[in-house]
Amino acid sequence: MIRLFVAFDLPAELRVRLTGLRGQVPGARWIPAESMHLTLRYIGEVNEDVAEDVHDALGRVADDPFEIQVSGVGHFESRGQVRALWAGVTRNEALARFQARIETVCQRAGLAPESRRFHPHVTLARCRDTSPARVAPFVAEHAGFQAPPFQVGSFVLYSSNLGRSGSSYIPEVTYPLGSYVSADQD
Ligand code: 3AM
Repeated sequence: MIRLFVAFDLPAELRVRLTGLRGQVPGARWIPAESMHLTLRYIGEVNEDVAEDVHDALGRVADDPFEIQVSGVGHFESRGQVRALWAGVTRNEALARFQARIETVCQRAGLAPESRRFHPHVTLARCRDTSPARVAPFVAEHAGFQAPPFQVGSFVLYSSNLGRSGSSYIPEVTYPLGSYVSADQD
């Protein structure tokens, strides 16, 4: 079995810039710059056959490159506790369409539909025992954050390995955008 997800890699300058948002937030574990990414689809643990089908399907996604701008910050919470701090993405139709296409091909490859709404973000920190009130100053301080837009020219199938000091992500396959011509596009 292998745990997989699909994401955009981020330019090194952007990742460095995002590390500049780190601050004093109790209970926050900041993500190393090299692990930062923008998840498009969490696939989860699958066997080799399913992984191969997903890979084939992703290889047929032939959209054109487009721009993304990281802006703003926020948090995810569940059961009243903050789970993650993130940087957001400026509203982006091309990204929404692209993510919907990834979702479609994943389902065609046999994966169960993702029930959660797509909320594009770059996770900055994971949190433990942190109330929303404790992250409010961080969120207020960086509400106006805006990074320069960048062009995404490829997307990546990552594997994820859970370790004691956090997850490590390995890029398994990189799929270029705008360079594949397929007869069975829809
Ligand atoms: O992009 P981020 O870091 O927010 O939270 C996990 C991470 O997202 C998410 O997949 C990305 C790579 O690990 N993830 C992990 N388990 C998940 C699950 N069961 C999940 N997303 C949805 N459902």
